Amino acid sequence: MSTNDQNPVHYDAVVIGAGFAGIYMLYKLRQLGLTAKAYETGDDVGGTWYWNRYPGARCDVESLEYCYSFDPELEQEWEWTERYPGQPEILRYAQHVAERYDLYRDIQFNTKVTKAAFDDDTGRWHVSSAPAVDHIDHNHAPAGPDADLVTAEYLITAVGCLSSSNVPDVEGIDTFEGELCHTGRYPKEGIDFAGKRVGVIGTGSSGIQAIPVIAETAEHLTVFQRTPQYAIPARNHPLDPAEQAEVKADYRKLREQNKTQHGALGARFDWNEGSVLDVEVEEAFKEFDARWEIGGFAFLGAYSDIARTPEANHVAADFVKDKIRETVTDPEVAERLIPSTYIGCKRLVLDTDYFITYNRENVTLVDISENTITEITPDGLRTVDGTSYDLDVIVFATGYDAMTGSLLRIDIRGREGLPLAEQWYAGPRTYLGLGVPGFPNMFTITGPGSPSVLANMIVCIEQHVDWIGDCIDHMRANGHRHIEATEEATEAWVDHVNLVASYTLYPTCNSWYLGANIPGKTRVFMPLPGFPDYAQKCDEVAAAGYEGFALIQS
Ligand code: N01
Repeated sequence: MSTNDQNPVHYDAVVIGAGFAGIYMLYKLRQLGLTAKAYETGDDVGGTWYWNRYPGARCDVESLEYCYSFDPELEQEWEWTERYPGQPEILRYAQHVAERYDLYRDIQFNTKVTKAAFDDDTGRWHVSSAPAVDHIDHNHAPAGPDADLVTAEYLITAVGCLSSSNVPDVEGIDTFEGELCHTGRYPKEGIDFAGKRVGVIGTGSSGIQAIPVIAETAEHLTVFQRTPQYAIPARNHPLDPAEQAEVKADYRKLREQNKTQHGALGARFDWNEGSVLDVEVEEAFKEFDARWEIGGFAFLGAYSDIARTPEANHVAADFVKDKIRETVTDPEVAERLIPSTYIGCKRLVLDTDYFITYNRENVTLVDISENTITEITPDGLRTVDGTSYDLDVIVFATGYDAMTGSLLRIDIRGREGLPLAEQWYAGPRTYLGLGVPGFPNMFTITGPGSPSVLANMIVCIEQHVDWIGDCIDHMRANGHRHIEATEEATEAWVDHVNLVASYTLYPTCNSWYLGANIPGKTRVFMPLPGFPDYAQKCDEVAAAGYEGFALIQS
């Protein structure tokens, strides 16, 4: 439907984003009998799994846990093919969900929401959008003459935590004559690496997944590493139909278990409550070895204090360092790959054949921690020491302006025109990661201050969408027009998030959890560790009449 400034279309709710959060929110709003419209920059649903088409892209949460639980029929009918789902399969799943519940008709694709402003007079949100442009970073698409305007009672952001690509501002980037891409905005048509000299910049989850696959076909692959990372084998494999049937026979049990686990995942492996410091190192290494063979985050469940106590962390880290040294044949290269941070302090990576890839003749590792990239040239790139690297393709696996980037790239304004960027000038401030003071009727799905990226995203999404749905239902049943997080509750919540994070080792390294990967970004720990406690708190807030929120009668 076409709209314009003079005659905007009115909806009950506007949802920004049609990834897993956006499509489930749309479904929920329909169930409540509300009119809703979702806007999506891509040309299909899937969000992160629409954009991340890089070679090797795969989820690090097991398929049987990384899927919606809201409809038992859906979970029974969908058959996963591998232990960890690959990007194409997750995208097909998102498309299946959107088709199954007839959601496509309420999503406007190829459209970037540019501005959302709360109108103090009407009490409604005015939302402007424009055609999305620019493959590599269309988040900067300005509101042009084609801007569309609609209004809504509720503004619900479902923009994803890791969706604003971070492409470093390197001199000469526009002069490169080869092919250049970012893993999070990977071209739909793919890239043929055969016979090409390829450079991958970045060794986080995306780089570590892409590097072994690119190395298989590239003539030569040069990996530019700023910080070495710990990686644990994923041990992906085809999913045994009998195993899948067994889970499906009592899916509720797995779902309920997930809801009580620390990261809302890992229902199928043991979380040991003991301390690694209570056992001999040999015994600990035996346990780590067993979990190394199982693969995945089971490794972190070996002992309960790995993420909290430096001494405990060292034991686990030493085990992985030994594995790197055993795997990489050139000792000098192995040392360059050994991290000096606490394990798990940056997001732990699950890999397939990552370290062994450095034994290939056609792979070179370049340490750019000090010898930084100074310039991208028409033929490749140059580092501080003056070395030039001739490249046909440059892949930026340089991550995201996480958690706040996609929200702040939209001009969001609350009461009296208050820009969100101003409200968050010293870092994101939310209550429960769901509401922001000064921004009535705005809900931020998996917003900063909620567990989100520190837990199974699908579980977190469902928990938020269900909570928001119940809240809107409550408001309508009780004649409340607006809901808004109070300053006091927000202040206390931000303190709570910082306190909980301070009990862990997370704040000790320069991770995207802290915004440390983005030059100039305020260093604040953004997600909240601790899923089950958080979900319980949200339930308590609702049961207490949405304590910490101001509810305003119509
Ligand atoms: O991004 P990252 P990612 N010059 O930020 C380096 C999820 N995810 O896309 O560590 C040179 O982790 C940067 O170096 P440093 C998952 O939650 C999940 O890989 O900042 N290098 C780092 O090595 C993950 O954590 C899955 O010093 C620069 C890399 O680029 C999150 O997404 C798969 C640089 C970025 O690593 C993000 O992962 C993929 C610069 N200017 C992603 N800037 C799965 O489910 C940054 N780097 C498996």
